Amino acid sequence: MTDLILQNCRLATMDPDRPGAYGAVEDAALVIRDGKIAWAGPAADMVHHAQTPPATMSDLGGRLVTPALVDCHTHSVFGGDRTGEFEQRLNGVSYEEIAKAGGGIRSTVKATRAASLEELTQGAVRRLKTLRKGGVATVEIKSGYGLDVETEIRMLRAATAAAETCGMRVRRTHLGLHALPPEYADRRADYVRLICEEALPAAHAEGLVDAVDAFCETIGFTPEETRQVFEKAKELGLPIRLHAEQLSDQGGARLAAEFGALSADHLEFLDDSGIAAMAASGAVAVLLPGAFYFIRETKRPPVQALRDAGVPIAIATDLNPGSSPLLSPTLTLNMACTLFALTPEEALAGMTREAARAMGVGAETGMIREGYAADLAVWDVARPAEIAYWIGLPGPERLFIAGREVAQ
Ligand code: DI6
Ligand code: FE
Repeated sequence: MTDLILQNCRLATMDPDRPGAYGAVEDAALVIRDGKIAWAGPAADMVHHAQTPPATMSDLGGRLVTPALVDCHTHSVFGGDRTGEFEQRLNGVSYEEIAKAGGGIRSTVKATRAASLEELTQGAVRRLKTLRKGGVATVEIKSGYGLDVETEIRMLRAATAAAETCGMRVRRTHLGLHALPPEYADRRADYVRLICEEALPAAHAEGLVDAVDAFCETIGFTPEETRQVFEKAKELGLPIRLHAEQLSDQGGARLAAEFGALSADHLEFLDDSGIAAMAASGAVAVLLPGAFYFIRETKRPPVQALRDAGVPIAIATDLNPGSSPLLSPTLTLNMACTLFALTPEEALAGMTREAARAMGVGAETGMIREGYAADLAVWDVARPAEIAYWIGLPGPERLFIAGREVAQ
């Protein structure tokens, strides 16, 4: 393949090894070879060896280039929607009350079980295309609305097929312990056993699982139940993520840290011991401002304490039909700043470099650096902070995934 040279641009590399805010480079150029970044830096220093056929040149007219965005926490595969519950909540019923009355996640489970592989895939393709339009090249997708062996597998197949259709990088996460399905109402231990002994190993045997997650919460699963699925993940050699401390403090983040988890996610109710455990283990804190906003949570995640402890912070859409029907990555960046007081630079790092780290792909994508994937977004903005500043910025003008431009 011929090299592609992007010229006359500015870079926000997000590479912490480069000095200054955003790892910025003015008057820059970039060489893309075989889907990867072969070189990036000041145009005056460009090293490029002549090739046959000669490299293709593209003049970006001074535009800003960032790493393509990484959405490290989504539930993009599901059947139906939850507009009815949205109305209920606006009439004063809480998210937890709806869940306890058998709605919430379980109503999506019903619709997901009734949906075919094609239907699930098509729905996910629509949503992934929207994320992609917003600048996302890499997405994490969880199961967790099947809650039986077959439907969890069908969801992960749909995730694989949808990402492939959209030409996006994907990591698939098994979330069997998301909610207790109605047929196991009085048999919690049997359900946990079903996930650990059948559902997760079966999905893993098909090569559909890149990580394991659980919902450690009063309306989800206890730390003891969560520990069981973590033990199984460890046995299978799979990395761990965790929905922790979203609605209450269950000590989930400590448990995740104990297992060397890639991340603990949500974290509104995280306490000091959880922060210390995450700092010691290197787990990423994935903050989800869309869920905070949509269920009108009032307790904010302890951002300053996470910073002080040196815990890396990522942000994500948490795209799902119940608590965060958020299709806009740029709005997510704005919410992270407005609701959680991240700086625009922290927010952008949170949806590039740190998100990639939370997904276990931090050595491949999420930065503009030699050897990294040429996953790049080209923005018509004067300053990088604008990407988080505008409320309703549709996305970048151009997007490259593995060096290929995606027709938006
Ligand atoms: N926490 C969430 O915010 C999503 N899952 C979870 O464990 C919500 C899922 C839903 O309400 O459908
Ligand atoms: Fe989630």
